[in-house]
Amino acid sequence: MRTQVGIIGAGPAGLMLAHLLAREKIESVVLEVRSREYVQERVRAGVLEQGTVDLMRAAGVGARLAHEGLLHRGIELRFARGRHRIDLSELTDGAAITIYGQNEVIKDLTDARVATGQPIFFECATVSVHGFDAEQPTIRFAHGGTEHELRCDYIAGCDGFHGVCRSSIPASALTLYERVYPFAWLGILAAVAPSSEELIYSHHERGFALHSMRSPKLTRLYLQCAPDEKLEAWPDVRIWEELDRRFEIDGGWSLKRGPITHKGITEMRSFVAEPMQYGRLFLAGDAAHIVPPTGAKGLNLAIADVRVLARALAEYYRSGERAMLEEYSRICLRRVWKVQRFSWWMTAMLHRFDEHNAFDARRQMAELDYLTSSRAAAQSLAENYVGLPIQW
Ligand code: RFL
Ligand code: PHB
Repeated sequence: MRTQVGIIGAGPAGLMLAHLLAREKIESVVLEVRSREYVQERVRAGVLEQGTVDLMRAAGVGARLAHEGLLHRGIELRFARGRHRIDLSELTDGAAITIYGQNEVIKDLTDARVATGQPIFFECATVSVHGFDAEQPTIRFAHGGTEHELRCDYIAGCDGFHGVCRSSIPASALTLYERVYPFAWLGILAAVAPSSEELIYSHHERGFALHSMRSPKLTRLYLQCAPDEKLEAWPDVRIWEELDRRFEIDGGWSLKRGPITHKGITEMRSFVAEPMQYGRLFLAGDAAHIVPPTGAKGLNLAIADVRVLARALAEYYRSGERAMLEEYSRICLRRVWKVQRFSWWMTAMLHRFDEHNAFDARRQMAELDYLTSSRAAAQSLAENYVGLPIQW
């Protein structure tokens, strides 16, 4: 088997790359270890930056998003029993975010892929990458009990944090930057209408909580918990009681309860591998970097990477010019580090840290007070939250 670009992973990065390449008449093969159903049902991100929405529309995969996505022009911050709205649109010349589940993005992109007739293989096994330090990279994999070898010009490693691509690069060629946080998020989906029209990020002495949603009938909620927390320790009633406490404000507010349809625990990590390229292997999305979810950036950053990669590959196939491919890592890392800074900052500002002393606690409150009383500070949050412009 032979193709131009071998894409490993059918998450947002791999599928969007495949789609953008197809629009440039560049052939690719997508390989995914999981089943189509599994990838489409996985509960993950929900916030799309303005630029991600614009790209989906421009690339012809925005029809359902336009109907079903929920446009949000602000977010709410809660702390010290008070509520404060950050008007994202007013602070950013009209930009906004859209609530649309990652699994919906995956469905739209998978449908678009299948419609092109170009190959996508789910449930692959023993995927491995070879020869990417020379002219002819290959990917070996098993599918339906048969071993295959896929020869390609380039390999896109879009296989997430635990994939094979990054770990196939010689360790001496990569520098890894990492911070693991001393807490996790317990997340639930509940079949009940959201209790607020906008997202609520709540700082509380018992720990952070977040109110989000997926649709007018589905609420998504998170609460900060211990990194080694066990789901069994959290029967539904304990989750609701804890959420009630963490969202409490003066003047009263109530969280609507409904049947919990999904529960999960997410670890919190900041991670970057540099560079994002080795020979003819390019890393994109979570394969190259992880952000803690507090800034709602992981999916958006994955999309930003493949936008750069698709443009660089298009330039190469159009003109034989490799200049932009060689710049791929440098271009992406500028954005990656700014998004790392923002995600770390949101995380540090909103969570309870056991090691904090009284000084740290006061400093954290001063930061929130500043953010909600200074236009300059709020504008900085807003510009990052709706998404920084892509700088080529
Ligand atoms: P993915 O989505 O992990 O996709 C990688 C795919 O590769 C497959 N794979 C392999 N395939 C072939 N061969 C192998 N050897 C393979 N190994 C792995 C995997 O099965 C998978 O299908 O990475 P990608 O495409 O880089 O996308 C990244 C995003 O999924 C991730 O950053 C976001 O979900 C993070 N995230 C959020 N991001 C946002 O932008 N906004 C949010 O609101 C947001 N909220 C979240 C989040 C992530 C969360 N969790 C569960 C980590 C909330 C949560 C709770
Ligand atoms: C979500 O809706 O899943 C979500 C929203 C905002 C975040 C993280 C996750 O910061």
